Amino acid sequence: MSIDTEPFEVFLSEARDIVLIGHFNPDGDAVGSVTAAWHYLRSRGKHPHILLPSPYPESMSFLEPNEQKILICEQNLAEARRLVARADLLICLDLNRLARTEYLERDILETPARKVLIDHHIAAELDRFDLAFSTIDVSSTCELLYQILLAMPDIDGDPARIPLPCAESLYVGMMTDTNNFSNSVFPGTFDMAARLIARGVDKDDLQEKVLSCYSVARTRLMGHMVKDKMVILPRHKAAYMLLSNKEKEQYQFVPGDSEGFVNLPLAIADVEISALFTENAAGEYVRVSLRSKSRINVNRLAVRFFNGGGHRNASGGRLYLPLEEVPAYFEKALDAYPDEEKFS
Ligand SMILES: [Mn+2]
Repeated sequence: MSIDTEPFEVFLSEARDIVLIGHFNPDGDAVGSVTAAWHYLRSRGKHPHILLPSPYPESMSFLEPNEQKILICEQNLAEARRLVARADLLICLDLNRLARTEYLERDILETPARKVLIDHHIAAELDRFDLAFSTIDVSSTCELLYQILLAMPDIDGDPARIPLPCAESLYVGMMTDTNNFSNSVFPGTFDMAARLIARGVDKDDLQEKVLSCYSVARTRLMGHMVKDKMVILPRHKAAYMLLSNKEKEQYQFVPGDSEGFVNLPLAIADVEISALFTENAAGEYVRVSLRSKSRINVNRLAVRFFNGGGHRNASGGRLYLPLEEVPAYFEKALDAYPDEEKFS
């Protein structure tokens, strides 16, 4: 991949006040990419702030720089807005639409600061940025950021020049977005993994910290979902599960606990589409996660029926319906989903 980083280099060298922004409900790639960018910029003498719209999974707290706490917007929105308004360079990572920042879309649009996008989702809002690095031919934003860093003059193609904490964050984002090398993996993804491990990243340590970190209650919740909640729709080769606030409370749910649940039904031979519907804590909407086997496109399904989008085999969205009305809506959506989009 050849990347022209010259304009980015100019933006960085001219910036005095940089803010890094990830998406709502941050996953490993969001946390990994903002913290990786932070460590890289810190190595260049910058002091960026990091904003995440909502809390991130506890298992990733080791990625948070000691020197710079991540500001969670929904816990201190006034401060988040102040930082955005004051910045002269905003870098948005792992989000294709500003609405994915949940609270900051208008603030970001209104500030005269330069805006950079680094993202790997379909249909990114390129025209809202002064500079965009956007491709879907990578596993993750962290893989794209790794490619960008290699092309920066100070790194100059040598992974050994990437600061170790930056390399660890990059690895975590790639590892989590690929479900530990099981989906959206490109030749460049393995290449990145190999070079980062050669650089000194301890893959086993990161895997244990991030993927083997759950509570007993979370593992029991997973069992409950598969045994008691999974509904199979044979006609559609689909499966779905509903996760209510009552169950979250019963199983002492914390952010990140439902990570991976939506993939479980895809282990069944005759299931090609899997959906997880999660009631939002305030009961305002239902969070939708969609996954599919390789020949099925769920991005179009998410765009058309679930107010969302993302990737071909992994997408998300929202439904503004009571949880109990979701199953009927899901079946109707599957009935109405045109084959030419489903198999596109
Ligand atoms: Mn991602």
